[in-house]
Amino acid sequence: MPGRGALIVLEGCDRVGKTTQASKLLEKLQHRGIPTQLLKFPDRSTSTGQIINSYLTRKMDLPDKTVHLLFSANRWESEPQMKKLLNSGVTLIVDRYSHSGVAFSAAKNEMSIHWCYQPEIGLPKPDLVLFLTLNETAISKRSGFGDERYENSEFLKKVASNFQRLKDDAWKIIDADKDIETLNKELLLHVEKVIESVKDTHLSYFDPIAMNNL
Ligand code: NYM
Ligand code: MG
Repeated sequence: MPGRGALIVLEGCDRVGKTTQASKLLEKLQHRGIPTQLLKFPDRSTSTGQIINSYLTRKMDLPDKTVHLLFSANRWESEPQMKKLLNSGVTLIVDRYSHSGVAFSAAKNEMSIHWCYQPEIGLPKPDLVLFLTLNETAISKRSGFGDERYENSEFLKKVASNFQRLKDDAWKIIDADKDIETLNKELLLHVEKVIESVKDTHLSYFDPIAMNNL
């Protein structure tokens, strides 16, 4: 039995390098013969993803709670496939997941963190969350924001403080202020360790207890 694959999530604020690091991890793991797939949320290619895209690019207005639930539904669309892949031994590298869902929506002050977490209950829980951080100076040196909703420093400060409240034992806080390759090597060490350690364990799920203290 090859055992199950690991669910590995890259999280953090905008422009910290999540997408670059996720695809490099995929490349390296596949090169080592470890079955791996890359997922990204929001997945803008699905039916819910297209509405989310219209919302983010300001082509459509939607009430805050509606958008929140759409982001969650966008993950639930992938859930059957994620479970199938993980249980058949495929490791998943995921670029943003439920933590972005909760941290971004709760930054709007319309919904509590607790409320935002509810629709995530039952989704597969990550074995490892690589939370990339960058200080303000380092971020300001990277290329600028686009024109999507949420892309402003004031809002992202609130998002960053929400992320801090979601941390649990599965999180590794990583200083991303280093060159791409050095950072990727550091992430790979954590990833390989987790792939090995979860092989013979059951997948776990977000549960109501985890959020009792929020
Ligand atoms: N975002 C992402 C949410 O607000 N909720 C979610 O559940 C997820 C997964 O969407 N600013 C936000 C974070 C980003 C925006 O993501 C688009 P990306 O990674 O830029 O495509
Ligand atoms: Mg973006």
